[in-house]
Amino acid sequence: MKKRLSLLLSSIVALSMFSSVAFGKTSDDFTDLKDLDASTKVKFDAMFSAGIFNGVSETTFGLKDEMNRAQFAKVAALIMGLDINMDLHQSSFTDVSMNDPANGYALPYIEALKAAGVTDGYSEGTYNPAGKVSKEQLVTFLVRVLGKDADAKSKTFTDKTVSDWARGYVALALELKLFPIPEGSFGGASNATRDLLLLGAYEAKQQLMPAGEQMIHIKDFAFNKNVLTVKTGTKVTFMNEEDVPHTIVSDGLFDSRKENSAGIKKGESYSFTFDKPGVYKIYCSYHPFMTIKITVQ
Ligand SMILES: [Cu+2]
Repeated sequence: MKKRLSLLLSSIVALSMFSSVAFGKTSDDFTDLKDLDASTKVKFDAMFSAGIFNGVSETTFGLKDEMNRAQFAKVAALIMGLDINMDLHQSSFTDVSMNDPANGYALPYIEALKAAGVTDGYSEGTYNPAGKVSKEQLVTFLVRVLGKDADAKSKTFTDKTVSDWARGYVALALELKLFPIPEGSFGGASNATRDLLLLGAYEAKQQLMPAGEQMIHIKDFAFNKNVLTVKTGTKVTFMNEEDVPHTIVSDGLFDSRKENSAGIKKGESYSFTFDKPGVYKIYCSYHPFMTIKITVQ
């Protein structure tokens, strides 16, 4: 019995060590993601390439695995772009410890969330890192991450499967498209799974983009806009959402091939901050018919 327990513990340690280094994967590497539709795969790939998510094993994402509060902390801190002090080894919560093989990795993220005022913990002095997260709790967390607590409180929602306190949050989250509109009732008390965490976090991350930033999506050999007007100082990110690699070039200004000679692959992006007013033609050197004109004012 003792031997089996230590075997189990060491495989958990191996697993968490693995997940912290397993970057560079795509949805095609995980057997349980193969059947997702193309636009959902793009979201998964974007979160993998940003280092926000990885699989529960080398070949499994764990789509329907239940998530816990430690996982939420890591994802929330990363999508908010919080400063993470990875040298931190002491938590302000009594139940969060580096020595916890399952959830210790989340210590710096939990502290960053606390510093940012997103969480006060679970109860006095504890965070409950292994605790499951219900769907309505996940919704509430994400609405708070977006800083829209007050908006949620003014909403009404009549779904009886959502607790009274959470109805405004669920109504707002559906309005903001953080979650797909359920076909039947929402089921707020059921436990949230990793697919919901990923998709909700992806949408929240898009919405958290500061006012001085713009995102252009590449799909079907085209930018999703032909023209764009931005203020001087705007950072524009070009995100590739299809299997074909592309490049982002503006003659005399920038060339993504300098940093990424293999082309920008699916789920990868290239960003440029436009510091000078002017009109810029941007194109893909592999497919020169792909163009966008950006006017910087
Ligand atoms: Cu191209």
